[in-house]
Amino acid sequence: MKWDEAFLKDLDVVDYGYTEESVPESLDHYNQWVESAKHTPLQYLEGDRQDKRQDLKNHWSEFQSAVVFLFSYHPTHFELQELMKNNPAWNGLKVASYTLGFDGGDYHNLLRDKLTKIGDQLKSQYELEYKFTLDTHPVLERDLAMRAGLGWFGKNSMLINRREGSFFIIGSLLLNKKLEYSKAAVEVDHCGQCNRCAEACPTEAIDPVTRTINAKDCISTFTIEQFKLETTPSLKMNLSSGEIFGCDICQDVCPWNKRVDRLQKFERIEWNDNHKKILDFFMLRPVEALSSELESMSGGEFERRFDKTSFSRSGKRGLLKNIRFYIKQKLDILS
Ligand code: B12
Ligand code: SF4
Ligand code: SF4
Repeated sequence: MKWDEAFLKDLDVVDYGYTEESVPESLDHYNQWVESAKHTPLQYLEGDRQDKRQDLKNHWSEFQSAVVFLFSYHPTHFELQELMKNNPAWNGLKVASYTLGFDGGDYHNLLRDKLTKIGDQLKSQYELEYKFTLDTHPVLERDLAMRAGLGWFGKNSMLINRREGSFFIIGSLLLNKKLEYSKAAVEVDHCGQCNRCAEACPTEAIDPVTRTINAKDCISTFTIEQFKLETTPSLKMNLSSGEIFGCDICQDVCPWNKRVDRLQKFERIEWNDNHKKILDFFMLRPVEALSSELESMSGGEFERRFDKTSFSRSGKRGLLKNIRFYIKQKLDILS
């Protein structure tokens, strides 16, 4: 089969691959991870949804093959780093760079539309049915991308692509037909002796031997998935680096991402209204002003303002918890 490369490029696809394997290669790693409770508090990774993850056919019985796509947000990551280096109004708080990728919208909506466009084209060309999978479906997506030859599991557990690094979102189309497409060779490990991600993680959440993380110590879990102030000793001791939504630290230090910074000449991004709304609110004014505005804002008002952005996931409640925690940690350090 032949892809229309220009069509995919227009949809911001930076790489793609194909596989017919329905069973994840790293299933044992996943099952052991859940059995040893390293996934807590993320209950959606156990029970029924764990069973579905064992085989794509448990999720969709008609599965025959999958095309996996990488949608990069590295240019936005680069621009955000520049802002933190050069903008004197920056207040020291950090949001994960994927929140500003995809025009500052919630990638779930945007990429669903892009995957549907590609799926519809395949459907009319090959008379097949498809289902898309994007983050929330019970699919081990990194493993699926690995099976499609798109990268290897870094010690930080990210899927890393030799050309694109790891600042991308994985989205896939599951198909009920096999396509005439050469099967991918699985990428080999390129971490070697490097251990920078595990050394840089402030909360020591990374286990570089099993290439998994301890979810409850991970800043990303704490700032995106938890609404209550339940901290582990490691978070309490070590989280003061400014993350209030997600965390990019173990990717920032990765030489494979630094290589992308060096080699791909990104055009500077002009922030749009969506970006400005996020940056002005969270990062470009004094922390106290942000905190008091959030305190006085109703949940509904926050929803209206940040509807269709990634921040609607944690809502006002989650963000306020994160900012209060940050302020308290700073005060503790000063006292
Ligand atoms: C739950 C989840 C989280 C949890 C847990 C993360 C985790 N590491 O599992 C939390 C909330 C912490 C999280 C955080 C983030 N997430 Co998240 N998350 C998911 C989700 C929904 C499921 C992940 C999962 O199944 N984990 C299970 C564990 C066991 O898998 P794993 O950690 O990848 O471990 C594998 C390796 O260890 C591997 N392995 C280890 N050794 C070996 C050896 C060999 C030989 C082999 C073959 C395999 C192998 O086997 C394990 C099982 O597959 C996926 C979407 C999806 N449906 O898949 C997105 C996803 C993984 N997240 C993503 C992103 C972008 C993030 C963040 C960067 C967001 C942010 N900036 O804050 C951080 C990164 C944190 C990190 N270092 O992982 C992207 C990752 C893209 C990429 N390049 O890899 C995904 C794929 C979403 C998407 N559609 O793009 N996430
Ligand atoms: S996302 Fe942050 S807290 Fe989580 S493993 Fe990576 S560096 Fe550690
Ligand atoms: S920082 Fe080093 S060890 Fe960690 S994922 Fe990147 S290359 Fe691998």
